[in-house]
Amino acid sequence: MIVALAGGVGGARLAVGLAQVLAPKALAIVVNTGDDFEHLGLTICPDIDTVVYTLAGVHNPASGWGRGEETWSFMHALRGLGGEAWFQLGDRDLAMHVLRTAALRRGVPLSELTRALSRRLGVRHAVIPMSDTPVRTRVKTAGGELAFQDYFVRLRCRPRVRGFRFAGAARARVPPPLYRLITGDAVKAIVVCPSNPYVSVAPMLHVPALRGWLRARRIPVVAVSPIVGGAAIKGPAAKIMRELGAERSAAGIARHYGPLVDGWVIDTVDAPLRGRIEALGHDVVVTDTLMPDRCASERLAREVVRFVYALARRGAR
Ligand code: FO1
Repeated sequence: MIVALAGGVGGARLAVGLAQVLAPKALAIVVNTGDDFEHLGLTICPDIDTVVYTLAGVHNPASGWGRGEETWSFMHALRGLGGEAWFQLGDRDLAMHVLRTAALRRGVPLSELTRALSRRLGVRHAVIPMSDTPVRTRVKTAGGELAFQDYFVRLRCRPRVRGFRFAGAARARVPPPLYRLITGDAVKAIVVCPSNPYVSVAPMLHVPALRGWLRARRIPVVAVSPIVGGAAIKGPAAKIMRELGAERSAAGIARHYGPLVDGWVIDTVDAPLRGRIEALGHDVVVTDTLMPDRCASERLAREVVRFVYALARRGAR
């Protein structure tokens, strides 16, 4: 069994490829919840929904978030009433937020309702939130601290980033299905999907049970670089790295994760960096890591799985 750690859009793309290659009993997808927030009285979990919608094939392929074939009557009426309209909630997407909020208010754990709602959309692979208790990414900027969605959507990533903190991470409790995977021996490898290391993967690595699992692991961890040719494919990763003074390259990402990762999958444009990444003690596979469609996602997923099992056979740790 493989556990994939997935954040936003980039993570979802590889997750859908892995789900095409691996059967439901062979893959579990752990999702970042640091982007979650309360908005208009609704609890919104963007990364969970991006992964679930993409696996279900009902996502919006243009934006990567929200649903496809969406209508916007709710947003139109909301604007007309003077409501906060900076965060776009499509009419079909809204159903997910309303049902989740109602279930959470009844005390249903986030992991349980994620399983039920993803099943309703036909998703057969396990999509597990990193925590059943709230974790919120806070963005430290020159002008003060911002909630993640305020930074990412309302302010369009303009503020200069000085750092992040993950409120609630220290007391985060991994959901029972994830705890069973961490304490059992079914999991043979972990794949870190090409998500933003600072805002999509970092929250997961701040959850004590997850961090402890990766640190003490006897199984290989393979990561796909989210930085290709020095620029982030989606989202603010390259801008954040510039502002934090991190090297904006696949080698910089490998240094950022350090010993938490055994093997790196980097894009062909970054082949010249292979030696530097191997010098850090990592195994490296160089391939086309762009995933413009499901076929590309599946092809990359096959290469990642092959790499993972090669490291597992060799006993990477
Ligand atoms: N991102 C935007 O840039 N603008 C939006 O209006 C927006 C709405 C939205 C609604 C539901 C949802 O699940 C995601 C949404 N996102 C939007 C994306 C979201 O901010 C990001 O996907 C994650 O937080 C980072 O990956």
